[in-house]
Amino acid sequence: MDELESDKHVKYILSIEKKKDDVEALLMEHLRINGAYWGLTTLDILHKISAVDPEEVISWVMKCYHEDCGGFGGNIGHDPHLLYTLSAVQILALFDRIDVLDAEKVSIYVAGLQNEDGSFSGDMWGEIDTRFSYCAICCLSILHCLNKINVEKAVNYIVSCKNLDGGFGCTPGGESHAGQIFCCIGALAITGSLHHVDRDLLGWWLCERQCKNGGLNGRPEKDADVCYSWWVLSSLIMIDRVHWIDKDKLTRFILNCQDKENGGISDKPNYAVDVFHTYFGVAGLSLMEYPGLKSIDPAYALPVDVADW
Ligand code: GRG
Repeated sequence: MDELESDKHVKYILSIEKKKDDVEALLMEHLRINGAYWGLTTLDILHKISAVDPEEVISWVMKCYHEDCGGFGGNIGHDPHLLYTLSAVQILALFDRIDVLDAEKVSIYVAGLQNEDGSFSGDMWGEIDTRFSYCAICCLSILHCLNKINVEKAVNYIVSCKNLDGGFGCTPGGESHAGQIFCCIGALAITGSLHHVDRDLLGWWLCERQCKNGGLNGRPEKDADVCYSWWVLSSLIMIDRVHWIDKDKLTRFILNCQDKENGGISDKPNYAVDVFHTYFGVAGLSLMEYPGLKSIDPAYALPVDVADW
């Protein structure tokens, strides 16, 4: 079997910061804080977070903060959104520097996005999605401020997005998709509400995601993609059914998506690498206890040793 090219992946991640004018950098401009979270968490899983200067990272993250409302943008001068606020809080948690935040203000921003039916909008423009329920609940839990929202309503809304196949969609009636399942199961796990889940039925749906090549897809009839190693595996771990998939075959698939020369992991074998798939590949291997990697928490998507939740 191939081996994990840890040193090359570290080099690849550190090199991204320097390349500010290529196409990838341009496409990532509006979600730079998400990219920072993916890259930094990967470095931490690989025991190399010390390769970056924490003060530099924290000072940049805080430049994305909107003091007027308490939310974070995806980059300096960009509008605030729950997706970016969670990444900001996760990065600060990674460096054990939540103290630089006005947690009260950030949690008021997050709580202000909860709707009457318990769902969450991503920002002031109102789009609703179970991704935003997860972002809000994970963020507030890290800040120890879950009491700012109506947790019961939030849970009931997520449960209303459950389908007959055991999976979850982005809104009630929405098609089951592994990414949304991670969000719903993660939010239910954090709030101690996994009793709403039919573990065998959902476990069966998630295990069906393993394709002939060993990789996982996000829904029926789709191709395997390294990112689902995270979305599917983390969900299976949270419902205690991870032993239902073939871990060796999945490990082989992920390792086969590495750029063995220049580092980085792609979505499929021989495709172009990016920081998103590098994170989900390494995080997926960590969930499968690949030797030498830090363990990552399946609900919070942070290395288990970084915070005190
Ligand atoms: C902290 C890990 C973490 C996440 C934050 C943003 C978020 C919360 C979760 C996103 C969950 C999600 C919906 C993931 C799916 C992403 C993805 C690859 C979507 C692609 O969808 P399609 O339809 O792909 O293009 P398929 O594979 O179905 O063809």
